[in-house]
Amino acid sequence: MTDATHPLEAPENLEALKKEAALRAVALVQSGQRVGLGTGSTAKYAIEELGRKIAAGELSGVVGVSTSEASEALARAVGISTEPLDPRPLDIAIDGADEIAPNLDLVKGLGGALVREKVTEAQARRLIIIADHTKLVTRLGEKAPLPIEILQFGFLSTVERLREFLPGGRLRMNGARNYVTDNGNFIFDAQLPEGFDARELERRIKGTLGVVDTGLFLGMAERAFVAAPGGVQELVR
Ligand code: ABF
Repeated sequence: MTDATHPLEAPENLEALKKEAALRAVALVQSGQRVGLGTGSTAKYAIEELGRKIAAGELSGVVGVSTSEASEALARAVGISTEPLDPRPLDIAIDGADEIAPNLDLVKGLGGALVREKVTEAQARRLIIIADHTKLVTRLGEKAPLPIEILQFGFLSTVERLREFLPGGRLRMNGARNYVTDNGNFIFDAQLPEGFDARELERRIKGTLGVVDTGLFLGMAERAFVAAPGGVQELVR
């Protein structure tokens, strides 16, 4: 075989796996709950399933709180009532991830919604992660860069400060322009060094002038449903 892609990891199969994981998470949602709606191609299946259950009368009184403009638009399109985030806790939040470590620490934000996701999901009593098996890693940074949202103002200075201790990495582009988040900020995608202490690194990055937040979600996820061709694995922190 010359192609590096295994047939079971072909994109169309991954879509089926993402959906399987999403359905397992949505099965945890109960009527009357306030639900954090994640962002990305896996979270999309969860939002669609939630909408389907509401339309079918299997759930009632559910309110969604969206983590991005895209999720808000999808939620409305599938008939989920939404509210902006307020100080009340969310009963549950369901979202995807870019990397899942064995202790359920996560890298998130390749989809660009890391700050709204973190602000929203920090208020969730339960954060449920859904993914296909390609997102499992033995250490964070193995496959994905770490997205860091930074202010547009002075961004070149912020990047220079970050590069002092994170030398690899680049500003995220959208064609010829800088990628702009829903919050009007830029993203620096950093290469994580080997053997780093995630909590110490998070503290250092967040202490860097111009940084809004990082895609490290440490100690936040309660469980993850990870779908592989052999079935859905449930990981609990
Ligand atoms: C969001 O969507 C992000 O935190 C993460 O970057 C991304 C995962 O997307 P996908 O499910 O499309 O791989 O949850």
